[in-house]
Amino acid sequence: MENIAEEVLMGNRYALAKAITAIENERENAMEIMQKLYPHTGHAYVLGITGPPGAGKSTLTDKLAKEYRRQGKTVGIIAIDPSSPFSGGAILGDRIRMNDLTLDDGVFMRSMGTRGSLGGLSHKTADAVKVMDAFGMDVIFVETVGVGQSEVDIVKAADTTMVVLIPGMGDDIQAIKAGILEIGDIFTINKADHDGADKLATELNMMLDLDGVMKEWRPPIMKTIANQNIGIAEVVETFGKHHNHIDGNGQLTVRRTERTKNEMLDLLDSRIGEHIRRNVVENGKIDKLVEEIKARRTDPYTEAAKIVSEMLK
Ligand SMILES: Nc1nc2c(ncn2[C@@H]2O[C@H](COP(=O)(O)OP(=O)(O)OP(=O)(O)O)[C@@H](O)[C@H]2O)c(=O)[nH]1
Ligand SMILES: [Mg+2]
Repeated sequence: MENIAEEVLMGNRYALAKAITAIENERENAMEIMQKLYPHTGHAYVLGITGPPGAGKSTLTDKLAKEYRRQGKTVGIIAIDPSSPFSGGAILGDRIRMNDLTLDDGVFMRSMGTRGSLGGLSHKTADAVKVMDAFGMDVIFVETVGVGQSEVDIVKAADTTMVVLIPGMGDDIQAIKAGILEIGDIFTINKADHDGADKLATELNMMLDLDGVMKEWRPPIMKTIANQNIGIAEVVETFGKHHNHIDGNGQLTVRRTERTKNEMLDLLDSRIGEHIRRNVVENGKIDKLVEEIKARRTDPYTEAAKIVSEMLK
């Protein structure tokens, strides 16, 4: 395919897949694709879906996507594949559940692997979102298992984030406090057909009351039974309410500005880092330096500062 970016803009799904693969595998043409697509981004609304393994995130996303399709919206789905370290066997399940959607031209589903390193994944996810955005998807879901900081970073690509919890997590609710409470614009207690949904809602309400006294937006707590399609339309409605809220008070612009700024800074970091690394590692300078540092004839702080200031000359 000659011009992947142009094909993406013309609505070629095969090109869309190729573009995301280029990003995922850090192919050389990835940057050029992104440069060409960037002017066409900024139209999609991005929804983050996160929560513990097996909470029903994929099932929910599938049902929510269908609800948006009923409303005539096109939908992109990026599922961050929680391969090995977190939970196994989810990929096949996701594919099977998402299968019926792939017959629909208005939906494009893609999973992206962690391949051991979660670090670069947040950038790759953000770029994949942009590709789907440029392709013309109205709504883009990013599904990720919310267990650590890296996953929280991934969700930062979203305009509105929903945290999916399930009953019977017991003391786990304490663990949730850490990062997840802050990133949830909306909470849903999925598997509400299981015992303990009300108890969890009460606990969560208490935590949110403590957390959000002065907040403009009090994250609503929804209840869903995703596999029975219960509560789905209500969640879509709540997404719309949050969208309107942050659109109305300028928060959406603030979030997007912040995101653009961070992306720019991250890109600079990695470009400069790459440049220095290439210089210092490839000419063997690093090995000599390490010997000097080990012998305590100098220290890493001084040497790092020296290398940077030399490079900036
Ligand atoms: N009883 C019940 N089961 C559900 C509900 N929602 C999803 N499930 C089931 O829970 C299992 C896990 O659902 P997934 O959608 O794969 O969960 P996930 O959060 O995407 O899982 P990972 O991506 O592996 O973290 C599947 O067998 C679903 O059919 C629900 O509301 N009630
Ligand atoms: Mg899943």
